[in-house]
Amino acid sequence: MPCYCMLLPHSRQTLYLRQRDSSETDGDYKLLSCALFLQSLADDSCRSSCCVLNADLVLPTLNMPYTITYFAVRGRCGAMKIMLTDQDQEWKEVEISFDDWMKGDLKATCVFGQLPKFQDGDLELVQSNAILRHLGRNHGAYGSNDKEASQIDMMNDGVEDLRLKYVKLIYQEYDTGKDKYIQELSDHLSKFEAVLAKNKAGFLVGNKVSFADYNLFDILLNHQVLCPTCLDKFPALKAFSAMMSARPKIKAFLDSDAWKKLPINGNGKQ
Ligand code: GTB
Repeated sequence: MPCYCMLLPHSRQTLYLRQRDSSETDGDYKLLSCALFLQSLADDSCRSSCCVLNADLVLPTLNMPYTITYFAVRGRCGAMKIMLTDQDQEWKEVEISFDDWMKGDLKATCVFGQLPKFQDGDLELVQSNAILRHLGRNHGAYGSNDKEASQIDMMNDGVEDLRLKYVKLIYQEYDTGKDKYIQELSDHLSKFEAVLAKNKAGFLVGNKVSFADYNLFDILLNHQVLCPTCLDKFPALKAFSAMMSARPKIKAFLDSDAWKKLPINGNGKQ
C-alpha cells in the first residue's frame, strides 16, 4: 500500500498520509485526516517548505525527541537545555559517567573525541555551538533575516570567547587565577553591556530571542555563582539576565531538580 510522510521541517512535525488499513486504530486514521486538513489549509509558503517522502524511510524517526549525550554537569549543555525548554521542546538525556567515558568506546565514535553529542533523528552533531545554531534554525531563534543571523553568529562567538576563558579558569587556574579573572571580567562584560544597552528589545540582536541570548544567559548564570556582584556595574546585562530568568518556562526549569541537581562543572569548582 502506498504510504507517504509530509514533513513540516520548521515545526518538526511529521504527518503521514496514506489510505486507512483495517488494522489501523482510530488514532492513526485521525492523523491521516489531520494531515489532509492541514494540507488543504496550507498556504503556498507552507506547502513549499513541506516535502513528501516514502514513509518507510521516515517512520523510524517519527516523533523521536532530540537526544543529548553528555556528562552529569551543566557545562556545555546548559545553554541548549535552557533553549530547548524555552522553545517547548522535549529531549532525551544519555548521561555518561567519566569512568565509562574513559573506556574510550564512545569517545571513538565522536567526531572530535568529545561530548556533548546531539541527535536530531538521524542527524548526529557534536560541538556545542553547532548544536545551538542547529536549534536556532529549527526553532526560529536565528534572527529575522541574514543580516541578523550574521550578527547573532558574531555575538555567539563573543560568548564563546568568554566561555573559553571561564573554562580555562575552572579547569586549570582556579586556585591561583580567580582574583585576576574577576578583575578582568568587567572588561569582557562591558562589551555585552554596550550591545544590550543599544537594543530596546532587550536581546543581543533584533526583536526576538536567539540562540546567542540563551548562550549568554547561561554563561552569566555561571559567572553570578563565581562572583555574585559581577553584574552590579552593568544595568543592561542585569536587566537581560532578569528578563531571561523571568521567561516562564526558563523560570520553572531553573527551579527544577533536573537543573539544580547538576554541578556546573566537572571538577567541583564553580
Ligand atoms: N568545542 C567543544 C564543544 O563546544 O562542544 C568542546 C567540548 C568539550 O570540551 N568537551 C569536554 C569533553 O568531552 C567536556 S566539557 N572532555 C572529555 C575528553 O576530551 O576526553 C568539560 C567537562 C569535562 C569533564 C567533565 N566531567 O568529568 O564530568 C564534565 C565536563
